[in-house]
Amino acid sequence: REVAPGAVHVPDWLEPERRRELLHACREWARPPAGLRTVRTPGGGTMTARQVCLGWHWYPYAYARTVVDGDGSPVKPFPAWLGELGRRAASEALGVEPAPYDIALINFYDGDARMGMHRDSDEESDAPVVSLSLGDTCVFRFGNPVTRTRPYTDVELRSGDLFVFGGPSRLAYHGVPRIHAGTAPPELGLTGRLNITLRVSGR
Ligand code: MD5
Ligand code: FE
Repeated sequence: REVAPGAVHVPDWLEPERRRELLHACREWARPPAGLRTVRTPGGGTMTARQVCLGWHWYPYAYARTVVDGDGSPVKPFPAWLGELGRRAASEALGVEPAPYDIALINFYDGDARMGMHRDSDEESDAPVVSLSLGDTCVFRFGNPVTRTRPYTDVELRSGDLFVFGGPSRLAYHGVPRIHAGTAPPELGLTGRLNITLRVSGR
């Protein structure tokens, strides 16, 4: 389960009831204003996963309190219950008690969506990132802190899995090269993949 120092994968971590609650909440958060949007990068690229943010709004490559690259609305609040879930995840996976989580980035992937290799370095805190997956299985590529290329480890993330990235893994390159379309558990009622990351802004 420890893929690298500080990087811990806990398959099937979320209770079934929590999966349904989280999916329902994500669908509410996806609605406008400040709902799901397509992210455009400064280089003219378009991200294929669509995103909604809570607490702080991420846009490439900074944080704001309003949807500066969308409808201009204030970002939706980060709920206390989600912070509690993050605290429990960090504690169970790594045995640490980070500062309170105050950012959620929620990415919706359809079967063709991908995420290129990148590092998450726009936060001012080195607190671990908590990642929760729902729906379709994906290939998650966990790299190294130095280069976008090998060495890396491919891990399948399934519905209900937890992954926590702390310590030396916090700034590792990573990406999602592939979604296995149609692999979501039918009882969840989700087509595609959802990933929720919880972060500490440090602000
Ligand atoms: C995903 N999302 O599956 C991933 C899970 C993102 C993103 O990459 O930026 O929204 S989060 C994976 C992550 C976060 C912080 C550090 C590391 C991985 N890591 O060191 O590999 O949609
Ligand atoms: Fe990332």
